[in-house]
Amino acid sequence: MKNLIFIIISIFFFTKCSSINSSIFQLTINGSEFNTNDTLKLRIQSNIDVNISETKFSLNGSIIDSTQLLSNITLGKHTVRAYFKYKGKDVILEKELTLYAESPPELYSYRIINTFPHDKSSFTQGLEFSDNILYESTGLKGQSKIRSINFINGEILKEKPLNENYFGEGLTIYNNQIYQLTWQENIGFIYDKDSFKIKGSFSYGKSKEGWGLCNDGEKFYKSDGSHNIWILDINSLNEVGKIQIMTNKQSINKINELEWVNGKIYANSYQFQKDIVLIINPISGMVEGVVDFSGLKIMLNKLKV
Ligand SMILES: [Ca+2]
Repeated sequence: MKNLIFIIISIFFFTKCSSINSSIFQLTINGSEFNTNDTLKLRIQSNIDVNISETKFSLNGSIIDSTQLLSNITLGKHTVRAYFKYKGKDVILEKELTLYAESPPELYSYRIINTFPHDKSSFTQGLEFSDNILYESTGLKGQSKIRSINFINGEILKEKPLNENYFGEGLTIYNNQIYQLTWQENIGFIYDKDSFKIKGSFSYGKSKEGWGLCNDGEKFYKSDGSHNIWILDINSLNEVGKIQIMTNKQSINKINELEWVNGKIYANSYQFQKDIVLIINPISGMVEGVVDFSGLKIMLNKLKV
């Protein structure tokens, strides 16, 4: 009985303490949505005259000043926390903010400089060019496979099916190995690039699904159908970080297959139901450009390519 009373008193005390803190103190921010050229201003406000000490602020766990320029912060949703002492006790307050890009993406169209045949029955989910050969991962359960193709004439050089339980997704090549994601099966496969022999597999961490994959020779980048691109250690394939894909107005979801091109990530997205490719800054997550391929599909159908 004594224990029960103690627990009840503890709960009451704890609840009371929390409510005192939240009613006495407030973390105030000069907005909830920012651009990278804005300055964040943080303050702890109180409705009575109280003494607090050892005040600190953090953004995603890193200590920041109460007045902080946002130009070097990655884009997306972030948590801001205030830590201080009140009557000898530690108090933590937190709020969320969203950081958008400073400027809208550049808009690009396209010019066709050459055409090559491609198997229409291929449900292409992943691809990469290496040593003048196209490596392709295709989807759909029971039809998924990896292929190497002479893209000049469309000749299939080598092909290996996946077990019918797997839906093939993004593909990248590193260190003479092919890395292939599966969609919802929480597994990726590693193949020898020349023989297609399976050399290993890896499972996903916090990322939800397998969508797109590329690498810059130092890290892998993996999309999962959300607005996140996950950064994977090149050796262990563990998820070690992420970027959030943002324009100056919104987050971009359904980021699909990824390619590494001249220091940027190129990705198609299903969000807008349009044939577009995004050009993404791999550090900040900013959508720097959008290539609109509208009309390409109609033109190809007319040509019966
Ligand atoms: Ca790729």
